[in-house]
Formats: sequence, C-alpha cells, structure tokens
Amino acid sequence: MCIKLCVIGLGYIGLPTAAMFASNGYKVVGVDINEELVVSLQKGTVYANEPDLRQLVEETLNLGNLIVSTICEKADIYIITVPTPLTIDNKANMCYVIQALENILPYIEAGNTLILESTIGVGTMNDLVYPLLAQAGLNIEELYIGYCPERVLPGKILNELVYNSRLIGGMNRKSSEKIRDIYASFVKGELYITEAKTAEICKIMENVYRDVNIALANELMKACESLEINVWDVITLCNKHPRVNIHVPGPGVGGHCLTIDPWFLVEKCPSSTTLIKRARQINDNMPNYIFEKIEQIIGKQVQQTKITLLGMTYKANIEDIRESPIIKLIEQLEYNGYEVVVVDPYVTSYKNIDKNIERACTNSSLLILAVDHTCFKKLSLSELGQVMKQKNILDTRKYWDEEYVKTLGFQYTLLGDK
Ligand code: SAJ
Repeated sequence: MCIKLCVIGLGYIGLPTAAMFASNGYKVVGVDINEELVVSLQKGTVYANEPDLRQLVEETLNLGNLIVSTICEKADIYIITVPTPLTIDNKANMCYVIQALENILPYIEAGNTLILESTIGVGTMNDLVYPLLAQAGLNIEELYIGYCPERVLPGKILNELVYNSRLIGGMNRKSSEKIRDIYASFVKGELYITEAKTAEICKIMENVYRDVNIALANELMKACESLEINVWDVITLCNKHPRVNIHVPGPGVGGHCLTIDPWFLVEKCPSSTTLIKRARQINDNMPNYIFEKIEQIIGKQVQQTKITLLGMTYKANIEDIRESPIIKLIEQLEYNGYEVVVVDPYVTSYKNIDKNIERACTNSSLLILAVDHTCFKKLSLSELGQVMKQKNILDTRKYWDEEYVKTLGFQYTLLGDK
C-alpha cells in the first residue's frame, strides 16, 4: 500500500518537495491556505519558474500522485514547509508554524511522522513543537518527530533537493532513522543524523556565514573605493590563496533567507552575535550607499531626472523579489523625486516595470545594472545610448567590460573602483 504524505505550505520549498515525493512512490497531498494558488494548481497551472519544476508538478498532478487542497488530510507523514518571517522588531515569527501544527492536530496519531523543514530559532523543537503536540493530548513518544531543514538554492531547487546533503535532527534516534529513510527515497546526498538543536543552529549558521562574508566583501569594496583600488581585481587575486574565498560585493542582500535567518540567532544570543548583527546592518545599508553613488554621478539634479534600472529581483536569473535590495533603492530614489523605470523580464507586475527597453531608456540620465541577469548581455548598449539624455552607466556587479562601454561614449562607473 502506498504511503501517504501531507506537505503543509506549497511555496518555494513545499511545492518542489511535494512533487519530488510524489514522483518517488508516495501519495502526496499538498496543502496551502492560499485558495487562489490551490485552485490554479488543481487546474494544472503551475506559475513557478524554477527549472523543470512546472513539468514535474504537472506530471505528478496528472498521474494523481499529487493532489492539492486547502484542507489537511489524514496521512502517515506530515511535512511542514511554511514561511517563518520576522516580526517588526526582528524576532522570529512562528505564527505560520503554529497554524500548520494546529491544522495537523486533528489527524495525527501514534505511528505517524512529523517533519519540520521551515527555518526556526534554536530551541523551537524543544520549546514549542513538542509541548504543543503534548498539550493536544498526543503521546509524543509514539510519534516520529524531527527537524530537517531545507538547503536548496533558488534557481537550482530540484537539482539540490536530490544532490545536497541534509541534516536530520530527530527527537530521538528512532525518529531520526525513520526520517532518514523517508528522504532516502530521492536524496542522493548524505543524510546526517544529529540533535534537533544542532540542526537548528546549523541551518541558521549556513546563511549567517554567507551574509557575514558578503558584508565583508561590501566593506572591502568601500575601502577600495576610498583607496582608489579596483575591488574586483583584489578579490580575484586574494581568492588565488587556497584558503580564501571573498564573496561578491553588490547593491545589497535580498531573499527570504540571508536577510532573516541571522536575526533568529541575534534574538537568542544578543551579546555573542555582535558581528552577525553588524553584518546584517552593513548589507541592509547597501541600497543607501548606491543611492549616494547615484547622486555623485548625476549631481543631485533631481528635477525631471529619469533613472533606468536593469533588474529588480533579489538575485540573478530568478523571478523572486522578496526582500530585494533593489526595491529599497527604487523607493529611496522615488522618495527623493527621481523618475524610476525598471526593466526586468522576470518581473511582470510592479508599478515601475516597462517591458520596452528602448522606451525605458529614452531621456534617461543613468542606466544602472542592478541585477546581473544573463539576458542583459544581449542588450545593445550603443542603441540604448542613442536615446538616453545622458550616457551614464553604473555597474554594481562588474557586468560589462569597462573599455568596451567607454568606446561607446558612456561615462562608466563601476561599484568598487577608483
Ligand atoms: N549575494 C551577494 N554576494 C554574494 C552572494 C550573494 O551580494 O557573493 C546576494 C545575492 O545577490 C542575494 C543574496 O545575497 O541578494 C542571497 O543570495 P544567495 O544566492 O546567497 O542565497 P539564497 O538566499 O538564494 O539561498 C540561501 C542559500 N544558502 C546558502 O548558500 C548558505 C540556500 O542554500 C538556502 O537553502 C537558502 O538561503 C535558504 O532557504 O535558507
């Protein structure tokens, strides 16, 4: 008989996870509170732009191995993949996790497995999940419970779901082993068993590591600007050292992970996380730094000044705009009276978007490479330069070749250069 699995939360992680289990022998019910999303999935419409995801979801829906609903059902395994946002004062907001647990409570019974994948603060399994189940009258010793954080990179989700290693922090050994066997149905990476608390802090630290390193790259970039050194050369040369890996500076850090997870640790251990907090602040301030650079380039001439941005997603080649630093930059420019037009083929509905690149550049005083989408390589800068009011370019990602852009008659400013 087929094992039934219920995935609560059909977002960036939940939908691919549900489809993956559904194509590997499980009968999966995907549950989401968003009725519009569920109805469109039921009709077979998949909006996700993640490579190969649409096809996998369509296949599993058509075969009936995946069904979607707004209501939880009785199952053998429950997996929670809901968002864990921040409160206004940068604390972990567990309301969706609690809501998901409450939805499961009427159905879960002895012998079932409960897995939490959402990023959570250290101690959440012990202090929130187990007590909530116990208070509902369940004997948690008769369940298999564990924390198994996702680790996949947007843009490569399906591939990384299969090939990345995973951590499994079970409530006890038998829970961890049970959960390991469940993921082994499609994961080809290693499945490491550890304590729930260890898995919780590992998940957060992986993103902290990246955030702090990006802040370091952004600090180096500012230092290089003031010392009139090209930061991109510095990074390339430093990274020739076998144990150095300086990250990439840019207009800021976005997405639902690096901007949020570090705060979960700061909340728990404020006195020992000053570096982590400072890194967050440095990265959060980058749109402001770019704004000041823009004013240096065009000289605070706000009246009827149009600025064109290439890209507004939180990183290259994806459609996700959550916590994008470019949105903060757009807002700051508009607040200061600039006319801002954005070209981003991955984004359809945002007030500043213009699909027509030539119209977006017409009369513009500055073209900013904000997100390094590969598709911008096809643009004809020489044609765009002809319709611009002033031929200024600000490149925040070392996207173009300086010499080439200058031969087209542009004033070229590279972030992190002399
Ligand atoms: N960025 C830089 N410089 C860099 C690297 C990234 O400015 O050198 C910026 C990006 O432009 C973007 C932000 O940082 O705005 C975050 O991008 P990312 O590619 O570092 O990470 P995410 O948020 O897309 O995904 C991360 C991943 N974590 C790690 O690589 C440690 C992913 O594996 C996690 O599953 C995901 O967070 C998550 O859900 O936690």
